[in-house]
Amino acid sequence: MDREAKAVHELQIEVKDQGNPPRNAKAIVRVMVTDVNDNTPVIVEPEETVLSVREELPAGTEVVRIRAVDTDEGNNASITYSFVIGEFCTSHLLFWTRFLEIFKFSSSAIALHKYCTKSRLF
Ligand SMILES: [Ca+2]
Ligand SMILES: [Ca+2]
Repeated sequence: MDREAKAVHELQIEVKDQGNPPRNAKAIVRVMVTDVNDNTPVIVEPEETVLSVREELPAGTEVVRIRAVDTDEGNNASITYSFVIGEFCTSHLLFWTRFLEIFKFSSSAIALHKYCTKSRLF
């Protein structure tokens, strides 16, 4: 069973005795499928892996908002966002330092902390 495909199944059951005449009873049993964490979150926004930022944008301008979905239920679908320092940044600390001076990170968005110019970043 796959809860994400169908969470509730209804089964009709019938019992019958061996008497003469036979007597019977019917009931409908509802089966609720509980969730397991079998789906990973998927990032749906942004669709692009490379973002362009126009220089001289004012501070506070949101550059990108990340949105992810998870088709599980409850805590299994709860998503937290974090930004990870990649290998490029750890080997280019000056770039990363400048990046942190210019961009401000919140839970699921990156905004400009200062106005951005190409010369500030590179
Ligand atoms: Ca999940
Ligand atoms: Ca699931």
